[in-house]
Amino acid sequence: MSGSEKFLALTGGVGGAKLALGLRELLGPEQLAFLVNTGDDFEHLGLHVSPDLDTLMYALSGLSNPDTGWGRVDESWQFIDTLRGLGGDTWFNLGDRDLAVHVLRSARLRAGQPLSAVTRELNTALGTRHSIWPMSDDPSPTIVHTTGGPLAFQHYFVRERCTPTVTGFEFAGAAAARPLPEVLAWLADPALTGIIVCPSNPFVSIDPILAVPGLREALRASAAPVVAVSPIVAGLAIKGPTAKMMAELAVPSTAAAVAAHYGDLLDGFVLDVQDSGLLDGFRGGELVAIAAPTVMLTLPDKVRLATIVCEFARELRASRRAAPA
Ligand code: FO1
Repeated sequence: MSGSEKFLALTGGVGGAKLALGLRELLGPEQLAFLVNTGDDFEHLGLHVSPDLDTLMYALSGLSNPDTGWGRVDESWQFIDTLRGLGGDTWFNLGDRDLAVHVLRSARLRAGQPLSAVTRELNTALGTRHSIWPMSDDPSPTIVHTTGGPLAFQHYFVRERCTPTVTGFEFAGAAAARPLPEVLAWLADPALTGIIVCPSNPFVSIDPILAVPGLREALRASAAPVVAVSPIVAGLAIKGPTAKMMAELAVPSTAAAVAAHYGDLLDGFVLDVQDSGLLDGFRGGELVAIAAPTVMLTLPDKVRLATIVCEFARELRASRRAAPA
């Protein structure tokens, strides 16, 4: 891997963190940074919880809970059990060890520190060396519109277990959210080789990032190609409610529909080998698509997919350089 290469990976929660782990095995902290959805963030029991930032932090620091993908390994639940006994709100499971992160983050934010600085402090303390950047230091919470009315994201996702029928999404506050200067600088670097959209939920993990004014434009204007990995395999979501949302929004739950959703953001698209039949639909178009094994069960699966995605980005980058201006 060339030392002058640089990649940026856009990611949400558990699905994205799998590819992030594979990328981290290949690329050092000077070569790889992460841009993370904070639309899932919310205030709960007086604490600021940043689920996607924490899922990635725990994954990269080797501390993630292997059973859930979110939260910490070797967790205990005395706090939430005690809270239950007191009649408190316990639909969102905060583990005892995890709680320390939310308490520290909340205190720092209350003292006026930006989320990006607190994120850096937490990641450094846990030994994560790669930059993990929130999409903005400004709040932009995702609202899920359902046939039963609007729901704050975690109320839809955890409290209601994604049961309500989705009619649309809103990124409240996005218009006033600003991207981090370090993200814009990373994107403007002529050495940027590839921008990777991890196999996260397009609607509630990646779209909130793209809704931050200036980010989509900066991604498009970058010297690097944007390559997305499909979170839909054989019509099903590997993790979470993506396929259910697509069905409710009357979009076919296919990898091709994911590519269409991202539209002109993408230069390259990776769909699963099980969906190779869809490749014909991309031939002759602007978007270059390839098939690869995208189901990641083990670390070698993650590294294999990361290797394929990086190589694909390099090829697209090289052909872009070769093309007449
Ligand atoms: N997801 C759940 O399905 N149930 C939970 O009780 C839950 C608690 C939780 C606590 C801390 C944290 O960082 C994440 C947590 N998640 C939980 C995951 C989470 O809210 C979602 O996976 C994401 O927001 C979607 O990416």
